[in-house]
Amino acid sequence: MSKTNIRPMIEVALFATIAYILDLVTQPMSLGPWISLSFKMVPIFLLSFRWGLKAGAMGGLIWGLLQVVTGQAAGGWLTLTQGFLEYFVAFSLIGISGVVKPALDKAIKQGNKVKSLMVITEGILLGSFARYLIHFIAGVIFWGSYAPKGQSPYLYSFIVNSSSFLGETLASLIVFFDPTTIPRQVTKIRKNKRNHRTVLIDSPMVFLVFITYYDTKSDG
Ligand code: 218
Repeated sequence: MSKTNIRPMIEVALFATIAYILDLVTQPMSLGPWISLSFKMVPIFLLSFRWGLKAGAMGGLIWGLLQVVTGQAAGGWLTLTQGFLEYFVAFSLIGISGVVKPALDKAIKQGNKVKSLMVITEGILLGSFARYLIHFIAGVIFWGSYAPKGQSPYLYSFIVNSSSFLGETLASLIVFFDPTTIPRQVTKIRKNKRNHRTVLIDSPMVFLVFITYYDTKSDG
């Protein structure tokens, strides 16, 4: 195998672990009773945007696997089929965000900030939606009995999952829209003719945003 394939593999392992640790030690930042920002999908989007669909899907799969083997998934695991769907299929599907990589590379190379952010938004919406579609379906089939008396499983699953979907999607968009990250990097790359891949990683702000907005779970 050529040397160039090793880097994405290492990044997949690293970013999946970062997603797992973020989920473990942090709690969502509440914006009110209905929506809480949660940044933990960002590492998987970084993989998708840097290396494409397959790397994103592998990262998502490993993140799901880590939750299962460490027991973190225990509260969300009802049956084998449900667990497989929600931890392996759903998390792998975040990688669909990587379909925008060719368009993103092009936009970045052209120095087109607006286009870069539009393409990133499309990727984030696609990946989040694909993941949460599975949670919604699983919610109807497997979690329906937890619905309040008289509420349909469809409505119950929609309410529960749409609120998490919004919190995770919005948080991811906020990180990528941070003016000190993507827009600044697009300019830098254009000027210095650097490798376009640095755009999505060469910024400590991305990680700073995680740290600043999170409390440790043990505090709460
Ligand atoms: C209505 C309902 N309740 C719970 C779940 C399970 N669920 C939802 C979202 C995300 C995850 C993975 C861990 O973050 C799980 C297990 C559901 N699908 N529907």
